[in-house]
Amino acid sequence: MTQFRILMIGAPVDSGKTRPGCLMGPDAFRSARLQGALEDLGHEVRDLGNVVPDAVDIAPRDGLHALPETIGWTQSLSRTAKAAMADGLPIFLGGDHSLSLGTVHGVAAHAAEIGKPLFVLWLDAHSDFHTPRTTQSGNLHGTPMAYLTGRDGFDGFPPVPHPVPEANVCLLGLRSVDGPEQEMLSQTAIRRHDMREIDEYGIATPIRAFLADVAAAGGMLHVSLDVDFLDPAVAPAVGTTVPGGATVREAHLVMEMLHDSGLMCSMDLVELNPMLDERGRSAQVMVDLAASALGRRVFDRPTPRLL
Ligand code: 4U7
Ligand code: MN
Ligand code: MN
Ligand code: MN
Repeated sequence: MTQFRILMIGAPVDSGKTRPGCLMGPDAFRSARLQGALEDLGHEVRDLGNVVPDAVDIAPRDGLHALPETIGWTQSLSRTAKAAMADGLPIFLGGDHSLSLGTVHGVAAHAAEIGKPLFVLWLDAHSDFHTPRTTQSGNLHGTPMAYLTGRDGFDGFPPVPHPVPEANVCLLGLRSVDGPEQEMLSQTAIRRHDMREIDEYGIATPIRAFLADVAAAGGMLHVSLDVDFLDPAVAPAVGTTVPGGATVREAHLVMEMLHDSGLMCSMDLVELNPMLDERGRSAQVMVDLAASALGRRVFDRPTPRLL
């Protein structure tokens, strides 16, 4: 099995929404023994500690929660992510999903530098495709996909010189997409798979097709895993619970197929709010999923062909 040099990078971002708690996420992942689980697979793992936001001189804006702080995080996380990409496979420990405004921005800068196309797999109940102009809640954790694909309306944020091409984005697990998001998404080539499609065709179908396209393009793949991709019954530690999410096995199958593809270059684990967890079980599910994405399996052989 390919061994990686994995960099654990804490991103205790809590500014992307009003309900506090995600700032404890990185330490919950550490306490659930993420490092040990990955070392058990033979990887070299370094915990680089937590990032801090840049201090920025930007005015707050009405209707947007903690805009200056979120811009400060975007700046510092983009820099950190770009540097980490040259050094190993970063896993960003969130923190709410607004941290991806920065991490994917930095990963995209690295991909552009080495001349490889970047693909993004967004595992989430939500499409996170609002702009600061369309958000009703004012919560910026609902905006990263719009920013990263180069939508307007992100005044004050770092410019996006390397937007992720729409056709390279796959949203998987959708079951809560607001009206303005639906409208904007319908004008893009972004691949979007809701839970109904997963029910009808199985989760392997869309992920297999996407991974084949990443491989054919010689691309690299960033994976952003929102806790609410999972059903709240198995991962209760989220502020934005939406019933009808992925099962534990569906999520593991995605991770196992990601590992087999050998395409994943970086990962976000986001939206874990330990204040809302039950005896650490959501943190544990997320750690186990990360381990599957990095090679944990039952048998040391490919799945046999049964049909
Ligand atoms: B998450 C929401 F209205 N769309 O904009 C919003 F439903 O990172 C939710 O995926 C956003 O958890 C959820 O506030 C952001 C809402
Ligand atoms: Mn999200
Ligand atoms: Mn979500
Ligand atoms: Mn959420």
